[in-house]
Amino acid sequence: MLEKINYLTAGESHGRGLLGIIEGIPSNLEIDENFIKEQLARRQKGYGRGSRMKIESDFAQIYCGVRLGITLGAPIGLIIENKDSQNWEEAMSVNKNNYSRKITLPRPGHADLAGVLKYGFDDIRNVIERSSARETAMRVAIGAICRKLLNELNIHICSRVVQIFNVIDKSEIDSDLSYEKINELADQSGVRCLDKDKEKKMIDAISIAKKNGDSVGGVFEIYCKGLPYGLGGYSQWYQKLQSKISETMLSINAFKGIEFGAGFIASEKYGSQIHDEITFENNLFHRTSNNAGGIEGGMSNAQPIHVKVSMKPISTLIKPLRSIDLNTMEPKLAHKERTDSCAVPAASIIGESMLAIVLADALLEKFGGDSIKQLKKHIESSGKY
Ligand code: EPS
Repeated sequence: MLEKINYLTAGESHGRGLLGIIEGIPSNLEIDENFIKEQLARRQKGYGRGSRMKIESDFAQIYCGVRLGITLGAPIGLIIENKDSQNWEEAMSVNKNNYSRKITLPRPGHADLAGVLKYGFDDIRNVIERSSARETAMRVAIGAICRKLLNELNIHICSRVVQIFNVIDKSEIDSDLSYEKINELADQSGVRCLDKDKEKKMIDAISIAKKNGDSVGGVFEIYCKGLPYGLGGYSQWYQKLQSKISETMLSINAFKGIEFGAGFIASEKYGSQIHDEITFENNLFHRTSNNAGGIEGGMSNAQPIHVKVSMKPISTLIKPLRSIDLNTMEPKLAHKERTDSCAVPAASIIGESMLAIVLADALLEKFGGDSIKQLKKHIESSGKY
């Protein structure tokens, strides 16, 4: 549950575009459309993306809430136009017309079946459009504003892909690398993998899936450093930082699992092997490891936040699975249309954006401030440990 930031998105995958509103961002935060554009471009990349990404070059127009390069403390409105909408004018028309093609073959794994039954539709297109991962473009735009707020406070986020299908990159990240450099290296890779050997194997795994009309998922990890102690809380269920992160992260349809720090591996270890020992040097607390992933007792502990998220393979398959025709109730193959064979690299950018939203909210909740200057002052006056 977010406390200070509220955001909403609207828009269909092939409609005119996506709308977003974010409220709760303090005044005087410097932001421009180019900063958001860079993040949107990162989401569009990656080996295994479908041809839609060749049509779009996502750009979020800041419609309101920003003047002369600074936020006004008012709600910020964003618009991303769908370039592809010109190819869908008849099918996506707001006004009634003679368009009659209906989709009646639900795709296993997608929102199709539950969606048509929930809303009483006889055309799955009505479900596909809003449940599509196209919506994540607006999430990244909204996340970019939160990322800018974090960067202003010297808090940085990076990510990389560590698994695609059964290819796992177990390499450690070089501790000398800045987060900026990690993102730069990951962004240069077709699969956002830092290990060249594993990168090639991941690309091969995607190529095989593509050739077979299939899809593959994977795992990415995200880090955030520069956070103070005590974001979140231990007193009530809704205060816990890990719950807030999980809720927001798992609100992306294809994200199915989440781990913090050592995650599931911790369950195979002794407590003495997993808990991060505390030392005190130069008037600051230190830890000898970060198996907790930066969160203890529901609160940030000033160590980097480390989250791993798994993404399932995309549900639209060029070689479809069995389904039922909703017109006749006869067995048939599921609906197929243009799709991605793998979107894990893009997912890691979406994950970064979701984390940015939660952490910006947690900072505003703990420290408050109507302007970015006030927020900074409140953080500075809370002291360093
Ligand atoms: C996406 C846009 C969509 C898909 C993809 C993500 O565009 P289209 O349906 O026109 O090809 O490429 O979404 C899915 C595969 C899905 O199953 O939701 C995007 O902008 O990321």
